[in-house]
Amino acid sequence: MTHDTVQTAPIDGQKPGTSGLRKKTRVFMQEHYLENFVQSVFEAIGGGQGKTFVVGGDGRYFNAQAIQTILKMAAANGAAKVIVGQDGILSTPAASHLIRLNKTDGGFILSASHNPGGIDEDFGVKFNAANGGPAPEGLTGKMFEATKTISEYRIARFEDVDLGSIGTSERGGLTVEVVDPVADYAALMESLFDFDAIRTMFQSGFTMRFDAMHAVTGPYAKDILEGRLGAASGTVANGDPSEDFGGGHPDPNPIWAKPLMDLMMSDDAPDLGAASDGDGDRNMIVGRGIYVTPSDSLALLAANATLAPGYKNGLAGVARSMPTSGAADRVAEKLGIDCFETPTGWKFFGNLLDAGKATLCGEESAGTGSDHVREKDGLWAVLLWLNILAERKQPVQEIVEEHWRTYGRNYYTRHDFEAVPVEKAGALMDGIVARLGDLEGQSFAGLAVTGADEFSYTDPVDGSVSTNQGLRIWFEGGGRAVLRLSGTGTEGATIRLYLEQYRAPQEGTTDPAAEVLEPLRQAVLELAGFEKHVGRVEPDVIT
Ligand code: G16
Repeated sequence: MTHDTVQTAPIDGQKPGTSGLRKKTRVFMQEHYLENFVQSVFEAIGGGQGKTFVVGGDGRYFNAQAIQTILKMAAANGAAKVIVGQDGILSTPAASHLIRLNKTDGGFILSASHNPGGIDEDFGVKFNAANGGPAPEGLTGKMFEATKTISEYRIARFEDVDLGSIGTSERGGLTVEVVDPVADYAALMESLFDFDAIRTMFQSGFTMRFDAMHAVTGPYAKDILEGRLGAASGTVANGDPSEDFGGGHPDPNPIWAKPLMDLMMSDDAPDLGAASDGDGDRNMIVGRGIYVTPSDSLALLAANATLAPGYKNGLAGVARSMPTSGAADRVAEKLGIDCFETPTGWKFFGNLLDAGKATLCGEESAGTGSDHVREKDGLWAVLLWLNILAERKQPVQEIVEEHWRTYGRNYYTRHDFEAVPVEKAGALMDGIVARLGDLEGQSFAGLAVTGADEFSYTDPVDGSVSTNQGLRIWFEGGGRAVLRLSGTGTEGATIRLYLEQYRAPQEGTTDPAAEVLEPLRQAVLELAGFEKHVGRVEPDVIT
């Protein structure tokens, strides 16, 4: 077996973002591009010698080819074994579980998550560490440094491995084990939730639509929902993963999962609607006639988690990303547990989960998860909802409105301004940063600012500090606006504007969110100067 050492040179811009390295697929397909990054990962983790890894992805265009390259590079870097999902398929949470279950040294997850797939769309590579979670900032920093000095990479020359058949083979000193992508994950879900109670609920006529959006969750959802739980056949829609997600945008939110939203708001709505994204870590929950925001979903799951066997002993704590609404904080306060506020990016939850400080975590970007893996987990969130519904025997809408009547409601929305020229987005953000100290007391569109800062985070476990994690502005009357630049886009800059307004139970919790948030929106548009810097005040996507 020959192992080649290939001469290369650094390629600009290989800095991992919020969740690994994401670029246009054609960028990844350029000569040496993927190889440079993968070799840099091996350098950052101290080499591959004798190590075991998990490799898999969401099945998007270039997935299979990239896996073959990684296998060959793992062999040439001296790795002992790689565990791969059959046909190269592994959802992100299933990959995280396999890393933990098999005590491997980490894993490569190939996905650009909710971004569209195809030769002209997006691709991505993420390395997860031995705890099953996304590489923390210290490690991604080392990867980036390595990409700046790389001069060669190692790759074995052997025939492509057959990923279609389950089993173990040997290549260039590397053991390749192709595994069923669903089996271990499904067993984990069965250990956390009361499958009997959920099955009984389906038997008594409970109906559901799960939109897999032509992405990786299809096989998992069919096996678990229709197979093990007895949901009617056809419950899982768009359940076959495709290289370009059926030409769609596999992002489970009211915009991109519109057919599901329309169904749920119609007279034919089933009891529960749910969707998951490209790589299966995000989720959307919709009841008949009511969309549950991800921030509210986290709060509701935290308040009701003990109804599921896996969480019956209570929660150690909860954690949410900074832009996520404070709804979960109110639940934590009532439960007498800690609520941590972290920067955007699941990697920031890893230490809290490892240290047993948090049990549930969630983000406004449709991510919810727990300490069962070290990633957010779309299907897990749906199953926890199902378990709660099976126990409470009430419609989703009733449960949500009851929650608001108890805790009050954090009205919430996110506005995304996409593909903004990088300099313009930078100028808008810098313009606010320059005035941060003077904003307090000033009024914009009639609303007075009561405080403003730039969020930085000190990890309570290892003391590491992450700065420049978004701008927070508080207004009179309890409103909060957050502005930050996305770390997952592949074209220009995306400005995210998050608006939140708390109302106590007696102040009204069932008003239209857009109406409640309008004064706040006007104030922040004026304060930030959207018209001046970006030339528009209307976003591309509102969720
Ligand atoms: C990733 C991260 C999430 C983050 C999201 C949005 O999700 O894992 O933690 O909330 O990106 O990040 P940004 O606002 O920087 O675009 P995913 O599902 O894309 O891996």
